[in-house]
Amino acid sequence: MLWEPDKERIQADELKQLQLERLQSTLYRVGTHVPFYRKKFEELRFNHDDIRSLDDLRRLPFTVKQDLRDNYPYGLFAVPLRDVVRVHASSGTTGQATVVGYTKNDINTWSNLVARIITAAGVSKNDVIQIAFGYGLFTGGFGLHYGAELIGCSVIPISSGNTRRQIQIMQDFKSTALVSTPSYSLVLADTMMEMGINPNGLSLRYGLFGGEPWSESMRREVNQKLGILATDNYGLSEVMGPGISGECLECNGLHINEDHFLVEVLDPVTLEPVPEGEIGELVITTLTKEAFPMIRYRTRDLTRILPGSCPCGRSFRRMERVMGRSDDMLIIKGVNIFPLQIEKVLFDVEGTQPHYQIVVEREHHADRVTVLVEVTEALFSDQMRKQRQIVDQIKRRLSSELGVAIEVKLVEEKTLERSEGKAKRVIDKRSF
Ligand code: DLL
Repeated sequence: MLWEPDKERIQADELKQLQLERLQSTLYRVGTHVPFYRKKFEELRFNHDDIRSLDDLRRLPFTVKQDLRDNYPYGLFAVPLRDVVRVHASSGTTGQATVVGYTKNDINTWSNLVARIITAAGVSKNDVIQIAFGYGLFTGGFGLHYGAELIGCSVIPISSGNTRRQIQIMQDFKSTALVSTPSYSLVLADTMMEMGINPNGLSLRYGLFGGEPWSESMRREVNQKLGILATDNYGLSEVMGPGISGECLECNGLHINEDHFLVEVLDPVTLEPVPEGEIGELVITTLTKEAFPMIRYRTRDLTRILPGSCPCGRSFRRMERVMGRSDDMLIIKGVNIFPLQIEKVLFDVEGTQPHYQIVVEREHHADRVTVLVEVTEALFSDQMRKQRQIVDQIKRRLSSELGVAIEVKLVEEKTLERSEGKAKRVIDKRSF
């Protein structure tokens, strides 16, 4: 099923033309209404008319998170506040919050794009969708909500937290689709066990997960534990929120809503495009946003464009699951490592629980990484020999997979912090 079949099956040349026209009008809008961009364009002696082809995009400046902070709160808005009907913001845990706004049209577009993603993930108006993302300044709750309502799903806006109540409601209200972060779905699965509830006895069929990186191994675990079909969807508040890309039921990459977003994959150091199909930083330009257009926004997220077409019929290109943010990359003894690579190994080792944390410390000018992994209570209390075997097995697998030695420590079940939203995988104890 496709939400907007004509648009989602658009042919490549038609898409290019549409993108070019929309890019031109976006550039006109920001060049006229956003002093930040006007100044940049003047410095570069760039006029929006200079854009003749999509390749000309490369002449434009990048926008980075700091630009949003410097223009806090409303400096980058392209419309007066009286035309803004909604404001969202990032939490600001790693610095000043960043604020984004939407016009009525933006909300309509956003809802439509999220509706595409929800439909691609198998959900229809016949579904009861439980939205366990926070409703508030975070874009997850409201973003998914409006898309689901547009489709005509029965929406349960339960928001995040209160895990036992989530499960009670899931059972009583017969939810068929769950929306949350992937890590929270495992918290729900564990809690169901504790409550003596068999997930297979529930009505749940689909899981729409996003907001944080997760591995294919984790997807298998979630599918199996909850008896559902889990799909991945991606977005970020600076660009819109959820709705930028999402997987269809082929579960082989996330279709990008390319009629609304122009994406580039660049080498994060040289900022030149990577060769086709290689991993780089995703850079996004919005093509239709009115209140908060972004030109070449550097997401810091690393992914690649997957080759080939998808049997689902959607013509939009697919991006591979985001492997992490360039800021999350660990450099251990000169080797670049992403938490997701560690996760992949952990999920494949029997006896461990799918909860882990990576602690990074600095010792004698070198980084030391210890992976904390939960194991079942039985194993933790009696079986020292088995524990040693597991530690050795994980270490061997990590070392062959990553090429560096990493410390592994088993910890008791439920000792690592659980998150109701995005899981905190890396605890960085280095002082810089
Ligand atoms: O997390 C928007 C969102 C909400 C997307 C719900 C999907 C579902 P922010 O809080 O601004 O917005 O965080 C954006 O989260 O730059 C990525 O690093 C990460 N991220 C989001 N989705 C995924 C995903 C929302 N599917 C940041 N896979 C992004 C990996 C993701 N990382």
